[in-house]
Amino acid sequence: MSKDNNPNKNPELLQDADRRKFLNTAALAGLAGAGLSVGLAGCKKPEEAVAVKAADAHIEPGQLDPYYGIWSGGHSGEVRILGIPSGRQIKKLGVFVPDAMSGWGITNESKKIMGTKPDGSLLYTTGDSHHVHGSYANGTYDGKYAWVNDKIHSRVARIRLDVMECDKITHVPNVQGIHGIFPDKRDPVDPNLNRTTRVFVGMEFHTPLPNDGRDLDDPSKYGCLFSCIDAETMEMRWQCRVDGNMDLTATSFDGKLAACNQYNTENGAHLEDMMSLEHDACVFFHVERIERAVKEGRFTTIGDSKVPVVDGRKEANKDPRAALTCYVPVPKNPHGVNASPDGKYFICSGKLSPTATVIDLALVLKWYNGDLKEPRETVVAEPELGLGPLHTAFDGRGNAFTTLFLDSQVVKWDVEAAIKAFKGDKAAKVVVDRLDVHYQPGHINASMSETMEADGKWLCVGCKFSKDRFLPVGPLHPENEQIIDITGEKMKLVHEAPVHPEPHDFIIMTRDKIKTRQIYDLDEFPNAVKEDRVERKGNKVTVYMTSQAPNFGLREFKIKRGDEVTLVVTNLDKVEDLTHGIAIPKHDINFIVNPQETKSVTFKADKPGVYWIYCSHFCHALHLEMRSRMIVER
Ligand code: CUK
Ligand code: CUA
Ligand code: CA
Repeated sequence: MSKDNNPNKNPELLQDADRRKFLNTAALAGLAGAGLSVGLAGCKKPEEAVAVKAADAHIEPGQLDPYYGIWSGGHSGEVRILGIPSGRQIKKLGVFVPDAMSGWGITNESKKIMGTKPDGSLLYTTGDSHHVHGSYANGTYDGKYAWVNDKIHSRVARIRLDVMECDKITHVPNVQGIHGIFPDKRDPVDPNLNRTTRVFVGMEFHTPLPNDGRDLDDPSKYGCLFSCIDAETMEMRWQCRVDGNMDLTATSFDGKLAACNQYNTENGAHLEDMMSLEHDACVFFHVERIERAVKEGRFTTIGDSKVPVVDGRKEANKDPRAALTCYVPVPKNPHGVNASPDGKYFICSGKLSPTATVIDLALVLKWYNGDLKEPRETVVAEPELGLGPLHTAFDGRGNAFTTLFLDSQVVKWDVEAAIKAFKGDKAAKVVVDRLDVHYQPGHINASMSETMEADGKWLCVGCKFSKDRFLPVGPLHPENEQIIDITGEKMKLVHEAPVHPEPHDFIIMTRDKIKTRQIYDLDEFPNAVKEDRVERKGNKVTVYMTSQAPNFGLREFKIKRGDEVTLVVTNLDKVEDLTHGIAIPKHDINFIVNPQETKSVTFKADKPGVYWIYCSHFCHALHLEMRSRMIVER
């Protein structure tokens, strides 16, 4: 590529159809760094943008949204609940990071879920939540759970959707940078288990295995593990070692296959090394065979971990009929792998290739039967879509919607037409529509898109840059979630909302899938306070206190300097939304107790004096008066 053809210097070249393949050349290495942001030059001013018809997504005051959206929060470490199509944020869950409003990471109960250091403080106070997916039954959401990964500390969290709180977090061993996550949709063997029983996660960053100081500077010896977690117990089931890295994860509706796209099959440790090959891969896992290998003892373990690790590397899986893994070549540094709602295909976006690769799952199973020569024969289409394709959603009517990061567009395309075109049908009309979005979209999802009930109503696009779309707030702009009506042939942009950086992924489900609880049940908490009192054992003091608007059960209590105090609070109120807050000045304690819920904190009373424990959650006309005195004697 000559200097003048460098899109860094000549951004308008991006519009030139003849040059659109440029990202598919080895010259890409020269673009490393600045190259991936060139598309910003193509941003349009709002007035030139597609006409906005806000009424379409407008939800009248007092009306409920027809859909729940479950959004990840990126390096905020959170998960958020949105109403769709209004885009209104309804709830925020700390999940991987402390959240004083809910007491997440501040109470003994939440700390137990999040994990602590030997001194009782939180193991981590940061998180990086990327991908959220729901639990399945009969090919659609059952509204029971959602799972989300933490890329920075390799954790998987489960959210109970009846209360919309995190109830378990699994620390995945032996891995770094777990990225793609997906629950399975049914058991591969037992036909009675037509529901989620496992959760899979892929490891993005290859490391020495175990990562204990050996092989430090020899990346050829690093490895990556695909992990399987039990959906109910949240315990590790097994891990599978692969060649190359793993990025996103998808699962098939028949439960037989899981897959991860791989952008670094080169095993490169530096950016330019990771882009040296024209093809990377989508690696498929044969779940039933892996579990048979584990059962038959064909596994090893790594370091102190007891989790069985099977060998999914190419060298050990040459015979398709016994193989645990199948590596399907995909151009180039692909990003995203998405399952079509008809259960037939996985689609990998090319990222550095302007294409999407359609892999036929029936052919993957054929390869595992020994009926195909090469894994690449499972590819049934590879349409050219535009620059920087990342993620794909579906409308349930045969259309796919792919984000084009560099082109700042969503492209709607017909999957079966793409398959015909791949077979040589020149008349096949693959691209149906294109829509500019604002700007640089990453994830995309449509209502019910990840289920067999994909309903083709709303498409949400997570735009990574909002630039000129909202009042400026300093150097950092919010992200822009755009909502698109996809009921017609043409996409219609109807709404946008700024969001706190930075959601990565989201799912959208009809609101009838989720049945939330109004209040907790007192019996769910073994430590529920039946009687207000103070109990002392040496210098360990337990304060049992109830709350009922506008009173705390104890008007005051006395403790001594140096005591280790455990405060247990049960909220006796039985009305939904009648939540109380427990805030203790100078003790870094601030948490809420929901109706009929019990929570506790343990702290050291090391400062003599009077401390007003006050209710920090507005609950009653006498909310300000709702106080208790903690008297610490010297
Ligand atoms: S990754 Cu963020 S745009 Cu973590 Cu899902 Cu593709
Ligand atoms: Cu109780 Cu405010
Ligand atoms: Ca690569």
